[in-house]
Amino acid sequence: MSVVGIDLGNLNTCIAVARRGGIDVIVNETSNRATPSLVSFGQKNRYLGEPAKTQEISNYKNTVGSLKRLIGRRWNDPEVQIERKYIGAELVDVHGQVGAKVQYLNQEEVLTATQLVAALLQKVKQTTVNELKTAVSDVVISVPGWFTDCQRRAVLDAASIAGLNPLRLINDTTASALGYGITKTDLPDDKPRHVAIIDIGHSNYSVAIVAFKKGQLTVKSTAYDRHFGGRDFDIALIDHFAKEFKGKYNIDIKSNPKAVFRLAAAVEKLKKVLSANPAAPISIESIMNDMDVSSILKREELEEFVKPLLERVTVPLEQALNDSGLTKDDIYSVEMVGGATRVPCLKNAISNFFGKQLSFTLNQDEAVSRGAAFACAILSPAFKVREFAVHDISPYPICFTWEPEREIPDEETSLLVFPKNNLVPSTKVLTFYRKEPFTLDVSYTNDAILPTGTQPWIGTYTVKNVIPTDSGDFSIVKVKARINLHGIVAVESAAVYEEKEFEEEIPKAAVNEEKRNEDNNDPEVMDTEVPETRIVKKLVKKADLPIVAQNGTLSEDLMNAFKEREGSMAIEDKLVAETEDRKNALEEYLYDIRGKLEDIYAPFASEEEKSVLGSLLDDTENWLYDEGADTKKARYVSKMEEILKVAGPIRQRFFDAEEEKRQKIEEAQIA
Ligand code: ATP
Ligand code: K
Ligand code: MG
Repeated sequence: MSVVGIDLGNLNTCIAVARRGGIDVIVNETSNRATPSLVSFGQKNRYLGEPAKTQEISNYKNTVGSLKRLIGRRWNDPEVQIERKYIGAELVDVHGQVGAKVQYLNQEEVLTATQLVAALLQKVKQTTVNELKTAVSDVVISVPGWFTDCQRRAVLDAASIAGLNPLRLINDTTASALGYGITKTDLPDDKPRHVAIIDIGHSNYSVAIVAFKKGQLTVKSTAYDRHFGGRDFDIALIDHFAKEFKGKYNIDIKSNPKAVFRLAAAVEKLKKVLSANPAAPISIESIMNDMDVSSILKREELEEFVKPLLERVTVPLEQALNDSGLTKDDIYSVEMVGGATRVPCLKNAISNFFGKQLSFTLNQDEAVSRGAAFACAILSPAFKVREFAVHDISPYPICFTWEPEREIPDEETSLLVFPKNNLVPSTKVLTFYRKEPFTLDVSYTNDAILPTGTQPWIGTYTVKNVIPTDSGDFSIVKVKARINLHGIVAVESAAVYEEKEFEEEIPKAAVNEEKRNEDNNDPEVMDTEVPETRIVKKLVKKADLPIVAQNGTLSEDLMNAFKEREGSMAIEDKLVAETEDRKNALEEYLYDIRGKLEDIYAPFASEEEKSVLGSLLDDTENWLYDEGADTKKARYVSKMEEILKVAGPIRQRFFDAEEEKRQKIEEAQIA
C-alpha cells in the first residue's frame, strides 16, 4: 500500500513517499525532484508536467498553468480575471465554473479546472507508480490554508477523477509544521514551544503560529496574503524589461505572447541570480522579430520595482501574532519554507520583524510534500509511525441558518456553529424541535475575512421524514454538523430522539450524601440495605433521518462523465507513448543489425542474405523518415517483424556458434 504526500504547488508539484527507511522525495522522468504544475494539449496526446513545460512557449494557447488558482472557482470570481495574465490558454465559463478551451486531437475541447487538476494528478500518480512499482491510491494532498469549502471539494473531486484516494487534505503550513515536529526529539513536555512557519511560494504567502509539545502540534493562528509570491517579482521584471526593450530596441514584447513567455523564463532566472548576487545580466536570443536583447539589473532596482509588495510583507505576520495572543518574544524560531523565502529583502524584513535570525532547517522546496507524506503515514493502516497529534484550525467562521418554526415564538434562525479558528476536525450537535422536514443552509459569515469573490454558500441540507410525535407534539431532532479532516463542512447525520423514563439506582455516594444532609449526627444510617431508586428522563435515539444534501462536490453524473473522459485521455496518452516506444525500438534495432551484419554476423550470412537484409534495412530507414515518421503502433511492430524474419536465422547461427565455442571451452576446462 502506498503512502504518498503531494504538494500541489502553483509552479511546481512535489511528491514524497514514505518507505521503511523514512520519507523520500521522488524524481520524475527527467530526474527532477519537482514537476511543473502544467498541462498541455496536443494533436495526438496530452503533455503533462515536464513535457508541458517544454512546450509552454510553442504551444502556449493549449497550455494551462496556475491550476490551483483556478480550481473550485466560479467563472465570475474576480480572481479568475487576475489569473488570465499568467495563463496561455483561453479561460471560459463552463456552466458557471471556470474552465479552459484548448485544441486537442484536432478538436476544440473544454475542460473544467477540476479536470485539469485531475490530469496533473494523473501524472503525479504515474510518476509515483513508476517509482514505487506498486498501485498508488492513498495520498495526502496539501492546499493553502485559505482554501474554501468549494476549493477543497474540487481538489477532492479532481483526486477522485484521477483514481486517487485522499486520506486528508492538509494545509500547506500544517504539513511543514508536522514535518518539523515529528522529527524533533527535544520537544517540551509541559510549556509548548511556539514556532512561526512561513511559506512564500510562487503565488501565495502563508504564516502559521504553531505550538509544539512532545507528540503533538496545535495551530494557534494563521494569516495569509493570497497574492504575494515569486510570480509578483516576475511580473514586475517583465513590465520593467518590456518598457526598457521598447525604448532600446523598438519592440513591443507585450504584443507578442511568445515573447512574453520567453521574457518570463529569463526574468525568473535573473531573479534567482539576484538572490545571491548584487547584479545580474539578462540576455534572450531572438525574443521576437529575430531580435536579440540583453541588459543588466541591480538587486536594488528589483527591490524598488516590488516596493508595494514589500510594504505588505509584515502584515500577515502582525495578524497571525495578534490572533495567537503571543508576542514576538514568545516565538522560539521562525521556520522558512517555499522558493521565494530565498529573496534577501523578504528575509531581512521578516527577520527584522521578529528581531531574530531566521531558521532554514526545513527543506524549502520539499517540506510541504514531506509533511504531507508524514500525514499520510499517520493515517495509513499500512504504516507505523511515531504518535503525533495534529490539531489544526479552520480560518473562516461558519454559520447555519434555517426557517423559523411558526409555533415557536422568537426561535433563533441562525447559529454560529464553527467560529473562526475552530478546531479541525470537529463535530457539533444541533437540536431542533420540528413537526415537519426542514432545511439548513450552511454558509460563511464574515465577508471581511473571506477572500473577495467567494460565495458564502457552502451547502444546503434538508432533513427529511420529520413528523409530529404520537401525541402531536414537536419531535426532537438532533443534527450532527462536522468539519472533517479535509477541512470541509457537512451535515453528517440527523436522528429523531424521544424522552423516555427510566428507573435507575441512586448511586451510593449520592444516597449517603442525602442521608448525611438529613441527619449528620447519626452515621449509622449510612448503611442502607436495599438500594434506592429514582425515575429519570433520558433522550434516546428513535430513528435516523434521511438527509438530502447539496454542496460543492460534483454530482454523481458529472463525476462519472469526468472519470470516463479522463480515462480515455489517459488511454490516448498511453497509446501514443507506446507507439513512440515501438518506433524507437525499430530505429534502434535497425542500426544495431546493420552494424552487426558488417561485423560479428558477417560470417553467418550468405551474400544473398546480406543483400536482401541490407536493402530491407535501407528501405525501412527511408520509410522511417517518410511515411513511418508518424504512423500507427501496429505498423512499427510489423516492420520490426519483417526485419526479424530475415535477420532471425542469421542471428541464430551466430548464437549457435557462440554456444558451441562456450561448450568447447568448458569441456577443455573439465578435461
Ligand atoms: P505556491 O506555494 O504559491 O502554490 P509553489 O509551491 O509552486 O507555489 P515554490 O516552489 O515554493 O512555489 O516557489 C517557487 C517560487 O520561488 C518561484 O517564483 C521561483 O522563481 C521562486 N524561487 C525559487 N528559488 C529562488 C531564488 N533562489 N531566488 C528567488 N526566488 C526563487
Ligand atoms: K512546491
Ligand atoms: Mg507552495
